[in-house]
Amino acid sequence: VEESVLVEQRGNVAIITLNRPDKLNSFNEVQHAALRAALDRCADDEACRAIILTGAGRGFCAGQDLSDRDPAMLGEAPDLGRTLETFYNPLVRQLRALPKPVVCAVNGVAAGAGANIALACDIVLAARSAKFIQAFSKIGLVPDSGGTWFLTRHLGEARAKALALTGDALSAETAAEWGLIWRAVDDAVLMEEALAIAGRLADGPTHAYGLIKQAIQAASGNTLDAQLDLERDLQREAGRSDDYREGVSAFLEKRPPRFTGL
Ligand code: T3D
Repeated sequence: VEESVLVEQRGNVAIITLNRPDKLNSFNEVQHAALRAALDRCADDEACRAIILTGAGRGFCAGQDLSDRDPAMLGEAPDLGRTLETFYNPLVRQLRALPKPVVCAVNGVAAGAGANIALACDIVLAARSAKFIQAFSKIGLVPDSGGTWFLTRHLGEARAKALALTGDALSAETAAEWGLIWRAVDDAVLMEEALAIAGRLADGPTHAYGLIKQAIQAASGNTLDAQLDLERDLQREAGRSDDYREGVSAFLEKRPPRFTGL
């Protein structure tokens, strides 16, 4: 049986690939479990210091596998609140809480929960041909997996509402212009660019990166006062790391630092 998630280790970078290309890598329960397990392994593995999440084939991810939701097969309506609680919400929380940077390489269409799982990653790069589609309203659903939160925070209510209500596709270039993602790049160089960023991060002070991620994620929900306190606490922790000592020594000795993530 083909694995629904592939993991390849390249140096200190783990490349996690959603691998159900015939269904545009849409999620069934097996793929959910495989992705969660792969992320858990990377979180625990000291040799993994940055992650790339991407999709096999021409799409990134088309959200929920709708063949598992066929009303003719199911009879009564499934409890979608329960599937969010069991599968999608823990995945989004896991990506945000992971103390290692996650680069998403959106290789093609990202629709429904697939779009929002991409937005839950730390740095989102997209192939110029990729599109982001809040497909939910087309089937009578509400954006989930953090979509209403990410869209509203990054774009404001006007654009968030229009995207969510219409379900219209947003091109990678517009997504980058609007500040929804980091960059749109030529399709041919997507993985090269993702590997360059992830490789650079993996050689960096990865413990500090985990703290930076925590600080930035907390910022928009905090007052300035609360955020200053958080920065104080995180800086105290960063200041005790080997990487801080190494960073300062390397600067003073005019040599490149050798960070270990400790
Ligand atoms: O249910 C719960 O637990 C609640 C949680 C919900 C989370 C959600 O994500 S709900 C939203 C679900 N996703 C969608 O509604 C998107 C459905 N897909 C599409 O609208 C289109 O496929 C795309 C716009 C993404 C891409 O269009 P296109 O024309 O490039 O490709 P295509 O021909 O539609 O798809 C290619 C194949 O993938 C096709 O199979 P076939 O005909 O070649 O055998 C298509 O059926 C399959 N596919 C695409 N998306 C899904 C899918 N199969 C199952 N589920 C999918 N979501």
